[in-house]
Amino acid sequence: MAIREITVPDIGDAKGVDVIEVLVKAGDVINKDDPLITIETDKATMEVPSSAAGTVKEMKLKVGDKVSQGTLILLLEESGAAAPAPVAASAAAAPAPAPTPAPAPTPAPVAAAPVASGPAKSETVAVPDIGDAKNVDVIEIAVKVGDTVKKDDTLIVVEGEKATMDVPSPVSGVVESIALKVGDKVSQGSVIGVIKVAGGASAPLAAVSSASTSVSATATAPSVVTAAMPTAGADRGAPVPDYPYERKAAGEKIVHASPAIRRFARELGVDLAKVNASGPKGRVMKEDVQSFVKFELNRPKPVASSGAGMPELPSIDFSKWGEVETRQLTRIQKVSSVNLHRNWLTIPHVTQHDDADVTEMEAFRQSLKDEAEKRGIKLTPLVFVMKAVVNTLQAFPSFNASLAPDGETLVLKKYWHIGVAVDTPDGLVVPVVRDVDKKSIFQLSEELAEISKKARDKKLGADAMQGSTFTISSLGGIGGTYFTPIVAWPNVAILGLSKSSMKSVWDGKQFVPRLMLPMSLSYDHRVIDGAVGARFITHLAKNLTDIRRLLL
Ligand code: CAO
Repeated sequence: MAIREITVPDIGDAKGVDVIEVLVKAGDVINKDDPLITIETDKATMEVPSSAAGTVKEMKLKVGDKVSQGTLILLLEESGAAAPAPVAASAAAAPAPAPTPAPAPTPAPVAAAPVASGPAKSETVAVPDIGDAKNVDVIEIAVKVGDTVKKDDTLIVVEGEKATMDVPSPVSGVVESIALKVGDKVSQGSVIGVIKVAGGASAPLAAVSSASTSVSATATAPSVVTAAMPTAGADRGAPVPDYPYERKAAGEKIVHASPAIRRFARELGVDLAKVNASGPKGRVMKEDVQSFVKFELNRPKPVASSGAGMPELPSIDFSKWGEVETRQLTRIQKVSSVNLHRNWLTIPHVTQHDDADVTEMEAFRQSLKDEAEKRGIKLTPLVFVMKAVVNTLQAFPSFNASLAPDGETLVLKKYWHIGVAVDTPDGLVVPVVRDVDKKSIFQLSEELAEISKKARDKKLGADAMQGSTFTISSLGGIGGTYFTPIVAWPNVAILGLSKSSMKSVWDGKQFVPRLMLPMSLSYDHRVIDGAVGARFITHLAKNLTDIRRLLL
């Protein structure tokens, strides 16, 4: 096997360029065109690919070394039947196709075309000569409308196959418009936007120069990386307790990272704007991405955070103030927690309360007790409420509906499946009793007993908890008066029941003792108006007061 020297190929005029990443090590098996090192000029970051396939015998460079065309990168034991190249042959000089880092694709100052003349004029700026690169991705927009930019400040960052490039402004002025967004593809000449040049002292407009000359042309210009825009470590602001990363989103800051790191981050779904940079000049390194991923995977998920873009709540060491015990939430609690949190944040809730006079209903229930016992059934008030609810839902169809995700249509359901919240030692589950309209109160009682037993024995399948059109949460067997149930999306309403009690009620002539059932109806205000909510609960209360109305 031949040993081949792999050297830095033609990188334009750039000399003494920093090695910012070493991507392979001795023993690595590499293919032709695999990136070996990443180098950085003032304005561009480039990967240097291998000109041959084989096994790395010895890496000759380390991060921080300076390289120029011809600098030895590594010794490679070539694989395959390819004709061995002479040991001394450099990649650039070898007869094999030369390695192709985009030939020093540092963009020249952006081409700008005048659209007006005078002391303050607007100029359209376009992507300059970026070497052979065509249809490269815009990965960052570094300015926004209204920003004041200096000549050579970065306007956008583009990423080709092998290089990431800052595209600088050819003029100083105020950004009037931006024609691009992240993800757009650009080539030489693509319009970036319009800049209003201050004081007429604009830069030469025909500033398009070749890629190779631009390296030296821009070498002394202040790089936005270090001058105009905040670097990764520069704008952290006040430290956020217990969360060592910046809370930036894509596009909120300029990220400095090589194409390899960007690819790596993309594969893992990491937004580089959030990663702390430990490399030279605020550059994000592979280890930075790895630490970020490790941190995110291990940190407790912010179930208790305020959400909706609000800052997450810091974790607190409560043991500072006394003895504590830490207990894991159950799986059911964790799932409910996510759903409840989402529903609370996304559904604008209104809760309407009322008392239903259930004196006659209770008398009827007591009268059925013997019969129920003979059937082996326990008849509780809940099944009567379920029937009364379905009758009310039929009178108010918008309560038996779901709002489409676009918020523009309501799906009205022609079936009445009631979800019933069941309290289990592991947390709350909501099995569904289907076709309540078609079942007798005895059937409903049987089914309710069956599903609550299954729920408490953890024997409910996922199916049994899907498809409800309305939910009831009954705390009547426990106590309390009113509460605020959270709407169980995709339902638009939920009824909370509390413990009924004897109250003194004015019947128009006198106070009489009546059994009153406290009800709490929460609904999605996007779908249901307050007046309709009040009508619904009044209708329901009437049904419960005189359950003969269910026959109507
Ligand atoms: N007023 C007065 N008494 C009531 C009542 C009410 N509103 N509702 C039920 N009761 C009585 C029942 O009649 C029963 O008494 P008896 O044994 O003397 O007949 C007793 O309270 C216990 O009833 P229960 O709770 O066993 O049965 P249920 O049919 O009312 O409810 C179920 C079944 C599964 C809903 C219930 O057991 C449960 O788990 N409730 C908790 C739901 C929950 O946690 N909700 C909160 C969710 S967070 O929004």
